[in-house]
Amino acid sequence: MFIDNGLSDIFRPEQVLTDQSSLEKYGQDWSQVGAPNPLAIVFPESTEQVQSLVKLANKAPFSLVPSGGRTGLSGGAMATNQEVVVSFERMNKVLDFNKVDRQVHCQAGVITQQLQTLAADNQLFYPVDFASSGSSHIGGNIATNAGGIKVVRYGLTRNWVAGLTVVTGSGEILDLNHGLVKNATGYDLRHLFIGSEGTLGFITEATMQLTNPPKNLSVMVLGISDVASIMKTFQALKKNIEPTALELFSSDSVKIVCEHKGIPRPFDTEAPYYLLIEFENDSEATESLVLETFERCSNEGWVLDGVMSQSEQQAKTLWRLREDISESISHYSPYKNDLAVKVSKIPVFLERLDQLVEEHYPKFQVLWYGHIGDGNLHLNILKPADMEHDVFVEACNKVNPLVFKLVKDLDGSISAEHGVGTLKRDYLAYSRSDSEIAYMQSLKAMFDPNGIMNPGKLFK
Ligand code: 2HG
Ligand code: ZN
Repeated sequence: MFIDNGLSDIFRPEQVLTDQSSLEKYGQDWSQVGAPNPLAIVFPESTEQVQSLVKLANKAPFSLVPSGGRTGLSGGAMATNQEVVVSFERMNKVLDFNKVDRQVHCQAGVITQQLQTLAADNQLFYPVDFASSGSSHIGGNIATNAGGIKVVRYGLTRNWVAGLTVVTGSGEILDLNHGLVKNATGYDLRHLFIGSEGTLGFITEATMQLTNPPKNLSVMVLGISDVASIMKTFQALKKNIEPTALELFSSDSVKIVCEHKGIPRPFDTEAPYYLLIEFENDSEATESLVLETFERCSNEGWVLDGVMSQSEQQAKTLWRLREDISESISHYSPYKNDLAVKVSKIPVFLERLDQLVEEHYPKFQVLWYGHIGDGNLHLNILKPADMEHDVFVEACNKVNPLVFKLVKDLDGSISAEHGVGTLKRDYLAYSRSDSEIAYMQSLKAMFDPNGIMNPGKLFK
């Protein structure tokens, strides 16, 4: 009752939802780890309203879970324990576009695609892109330092955040970096909030940097003969081309996407693996170089077949082979891995992971796909139709230590771009040292002394 009263001091009635279907909808994200069980959903419209809410939550007390497009895959936006979910859906306004600075100042609930479109309408480009661009929020992208398909050329979301407004867990508003390119005045707290998964405070506004658009993009899909040839082809391509994307996927992934989405296979030849390369096809010389590289890789036996897009439409269809995988496999309730190593370590990583998968997942179908160009692999284990979900997850959990130990041995990451949330929380120590975790916990205690901001995410 006290909570209700408190909320109604801050929000109009239509800004608070407590009906069962809303609690279920806003209490979970795409990861679906755990059962949604929030207390209420609130829809603030300004940074000041978020601040009032955080102050109330500290007093009441109750916990807050931030909610953007809820497209996360690690449980970062799950509300399973009577938290108040803070949806940024109504904070979806572009506040300013500055042509000279090539920056957009927007609220956290602006959808990624909205920013991409605004950039394109002004002959500019927002380069962070992924399959969920149509529903993910900029605030969520920043809170998880989202990556996606263009990282090999343009880097992660972090690279494009010029300024941030946040409400800390103790209810203070911080305006960080003011959109400056240069600002050597001590600790850059902006970067602390990027990737913090709402555990230190909530991002309410951001200033995003735009850039020049790439020209004349072409997409090539190559069929690769075996694991060893993936890297050989990768290296030959990288030597000659500066790709805007360089993606890997296995034949099983292609099969499922083509069946599920009714799109044609890229070519008739069967291949165990596929590489997708997107590049700026800006001169005849570039195209010849690409074709020469293709020929050399074919002569070596690494590449079995290939196709190059001849139109924007064909490029889009080829992209779907990769971008539609995650959605196409969702009904198999896959166990998701989001692993990364340095590019130079990919050959040894793939080889050892291949052995490990063969040995420990004999009964499961395992899909390989990911952003090989930046060292990130999404290893998805599919649940057999006749197996109980809990039994399946338990079986995967048994293999996790082996997979993560391999990642640790190679100084890699157990979560490259999906965040830690609750799904990877218990494995954090495979990627971070005890001292690092202790420092992170101290930072959490400093910004969020009562532990009300997205509790249970990142750490217990
Ligand atoms: C992708 O790259 C997304 O398609 C989702 O990050 C990855 O489904 C996944 O595991
Ligand atoms: Zn990905």
